Amino acid sequence: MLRTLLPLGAALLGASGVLADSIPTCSLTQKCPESAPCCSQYGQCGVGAYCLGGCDPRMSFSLDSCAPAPQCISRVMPMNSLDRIVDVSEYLGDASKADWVAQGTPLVYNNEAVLLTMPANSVGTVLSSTGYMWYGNVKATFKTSRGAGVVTAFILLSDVKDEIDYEFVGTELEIAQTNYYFQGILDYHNSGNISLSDTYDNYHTYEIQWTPDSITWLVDGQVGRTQKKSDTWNATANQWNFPQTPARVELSIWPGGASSNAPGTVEWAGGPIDWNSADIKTYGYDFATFKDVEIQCYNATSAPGTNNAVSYTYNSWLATNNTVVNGKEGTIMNNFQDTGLDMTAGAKVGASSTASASGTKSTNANTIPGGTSNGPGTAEGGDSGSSGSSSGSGSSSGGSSTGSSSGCSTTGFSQNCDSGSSSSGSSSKSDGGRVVGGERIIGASAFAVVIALGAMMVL
Ligand SMILES: *[C@@H]1O[C@H](CO)[C@@H](O)[C@H](O)[C@H]1NC(C)=O
Ligand SMILES: *[C@@H]1O[C@H](CO)[C@@H](O)[C@H](O)[C@H]1NC(C)=O
Ligand SMILES: *[C@@H]1O[C@H](CO)[C@@H](O)[C@H](O)[C@H]1NC(C)=O
Ligand SMILES: CC(=O)N[C@H]1CO[C@H](CO)[C@@H](O)[C@@H]1O
Repeated sequence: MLRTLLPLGAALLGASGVLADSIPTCSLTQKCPESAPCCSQYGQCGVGAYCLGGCDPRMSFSLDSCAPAPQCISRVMPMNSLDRIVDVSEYLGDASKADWVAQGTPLVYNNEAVLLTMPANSVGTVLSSTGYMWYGNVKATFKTSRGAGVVTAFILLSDVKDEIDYEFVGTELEIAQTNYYFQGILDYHNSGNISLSDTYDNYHTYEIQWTPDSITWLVDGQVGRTQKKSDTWNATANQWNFPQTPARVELSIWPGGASSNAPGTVEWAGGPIDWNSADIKTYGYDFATFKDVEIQCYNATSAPGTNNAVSYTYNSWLATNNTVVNGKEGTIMNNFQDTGLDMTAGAKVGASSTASASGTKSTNANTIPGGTSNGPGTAEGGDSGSSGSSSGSGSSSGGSSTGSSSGCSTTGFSQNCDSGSSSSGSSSKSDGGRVVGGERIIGASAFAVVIALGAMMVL
């Protein structure tokens, strides 16, 4: 029953008439074709940004189809402007030029924080770090969103779906839910809660300390939970079910309670989302308030966990830590037609001249995952009028949003997505970690939830 999740979204997206149902999907058992070799985080094949952050080498045409991932960069990132945030439709892999890639609508608040916003009927906003972490410490100071069906998340997510989470359900404002996943394999016993004072009213500092041997979750400097690698041995698979591959930091707000989600997801998220919530009425959107984020890279002198070259790639489908290569391959593509197979085909596109990127379009392959099927920049001029129309009002003093061209567009982006189960073969995914009508309902793998904005707009 849960397998209907993705096909449902796809059907409704098709009904919106924008997303061609010819976009090839990908999974472990169905790799992308050579013409669109990169399997995005959302389980669809394309070129360009499909080959950047989130591109899963195991599901792509070949191991080297995805662009090499920028290695860890230790950074203090005060979230008081949008200067270091670039929209997904404008990012070609140069991590030195931006700290975050955005899908959705981030706004500046009072020059002191960045709001991740979720206007009515949108799929929210996600910021993904441009640099990857191969172990290390990351901490973020923020206030969560609130209300039924509204989820705030601060996670580490690798391209092969290793995941370490903080998640906050808008009806449970005194609980930080923690979780971890190995290669997206759902396990119902990995979650844990940390109690704290109201997360909507109060800033807290949430930290993940990740080493090859353990994960420690700290809130306001106090250890809330520790998970040792030594307790994660999987005798069936003969490996450690422990996150071990380079991951991006992702900050997000998303509608877990959207009607297009499976019932178990909605229940976990505190019930159906209220698109007429107090914050939407007052400000025009639900929001989470991010103040500071800091990445401290792991200081290994030999693998695993190094960052003394340029990038990370994989040399095996196993995608375990001993198959990660911290090498010298470049991470920057020339334009949105490039892939990991040829990073410098065609003319160079300046980071700001994305309009011309669509002009250079030479294939029918998709270029911006989850954003638009027509290439960069097109959603903005498209029929996106009904989405995000209420953004930008309210208390935000925000300057120009960088995000309007992608996340909240007509085609919808599945911010969190099961990239495996939509097609034949993989049956391990279900409902983001929840079991409907039977077992326990615990946790949500951030990539195991499909959010189809197209669906929401139809319903
Ligand atoms: C964490 O809190 C949520 C919300 O109250 C609850 O549903 C879940 O069972 C808790 N998880 C654990 C592991 O205690
Ligand atoms: C152990 O590995 C097997 C094979 O990959 C997998 O099917 C199973 O879910 C894993 N067990 C746990 C508890 O994760
Ligand atoms: C790595 O070393 C730097 C410089 O000594 C330090 O600031 C940082 O905290 C270290 N990172 C970790 C994860 O310990
Ligand atoms: C966390 C983890 O799985 N660590 C492994 C990294 O790879 C080495 C082999 O190179 C293993 O011994 C570790 O267990």
